[in-house]
Amino acid sequence: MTATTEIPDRNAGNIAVVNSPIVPPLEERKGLTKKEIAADHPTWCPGCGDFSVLALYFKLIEKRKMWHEKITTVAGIGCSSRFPYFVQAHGAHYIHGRALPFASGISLSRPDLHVFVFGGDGDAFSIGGNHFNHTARKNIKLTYCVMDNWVYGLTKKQTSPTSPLGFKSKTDQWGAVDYPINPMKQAISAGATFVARTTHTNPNHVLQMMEAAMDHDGFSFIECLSECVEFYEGAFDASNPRKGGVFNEVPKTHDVTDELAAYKLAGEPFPGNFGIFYKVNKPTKNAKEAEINKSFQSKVTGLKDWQILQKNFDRMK
Ligand SMILES: Cc1ncc(C[n+]2csc(CCOP(=O)(O)OP(=O)(O)O)c2C)c(N)n1
Ligand code: SF4
Ligand SMILES: [Mg+2]
Repeated sequence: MTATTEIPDRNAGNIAVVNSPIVPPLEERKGLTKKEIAADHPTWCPGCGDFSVLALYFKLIEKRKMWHEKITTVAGIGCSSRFPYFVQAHGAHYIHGRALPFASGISLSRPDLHVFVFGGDGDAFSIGGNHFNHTARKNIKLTYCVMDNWVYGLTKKQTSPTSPLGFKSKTDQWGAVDYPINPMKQAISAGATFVARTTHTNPNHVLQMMEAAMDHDGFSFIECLSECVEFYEGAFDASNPRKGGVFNEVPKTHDVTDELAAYKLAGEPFPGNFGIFYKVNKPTKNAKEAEINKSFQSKVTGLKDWQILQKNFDRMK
């Protein structure tokens, strides 16, 4: 079944007519099944925590009835960043540390999409550390899930910004000497408006955090502990009740709008707490830019986008 759609042809200055498949009204469409969303077989090591995060992302898409054309999955480089390969939908496995600027462009230009970014601790806080801070402060509407395994997995065991002191790796043979960053503290202080923490060993909790993050109108950040069984086995045992650890949820009395309280919670020693630490509503960059565009467009009614652009170029001569 096809329909004719009018597509503006900038060069010819007229309208080109093309055929495109008719998309049935949303309420008639069934939600995607896991089979329809799963692409390649993941190439992660057996037992890697990343499998669980991917499975829960599929669950989220199924549960919330999101369609291929309404989601995009972006990542940088790393084991965890292979994520978009395994999702049968639009997305990109982008440059190391640069997933957020790429995803920001998508979010700002396509407000109808759910933009999800996945990646590792190296990608997020080392090479991509700068972008992390700036995307947070701009409050760009997207969900960033960092699969933190406290190590560089893909490149076979180097110290990462979240590796604890004393961690022996190929770059710190006598044990890490640099103080690790605290992703939760960094996200809060950078200006993220949704900051949550979860772990791959608690699937219901991961799904809960993903849903809440997706529903947040702004930059939502999730630190998801995801064990690298190859290069940092047992890193998170203290947070896993099946391994003798404890999984403590954020206390019910915690006020998620209290920045200082959130910061304090983030300072608890490992395994700390899991849940939403911080959540406030602030205008997004998306909303602010949309407002500017609307006001500008009211001054140039009747002109096509390319004509407005041409006028601007003419003005700059
Ligand atoms: C510009 C650039 N520098 C370095 C690398 C090498 N490199 C690839 S992945 C990676 C780190 C991966 O660690 P992390 O982001 O924690 O992901 P993980 O593999 O642990 O999931 C590095 C240093 C690269 N691909 N590109
Ligand atoms: S090296 Fe570690 S992070 Fe990478 S796939 Fe294997 S277990 Fe997962
Ligand atoms: Mg890592």
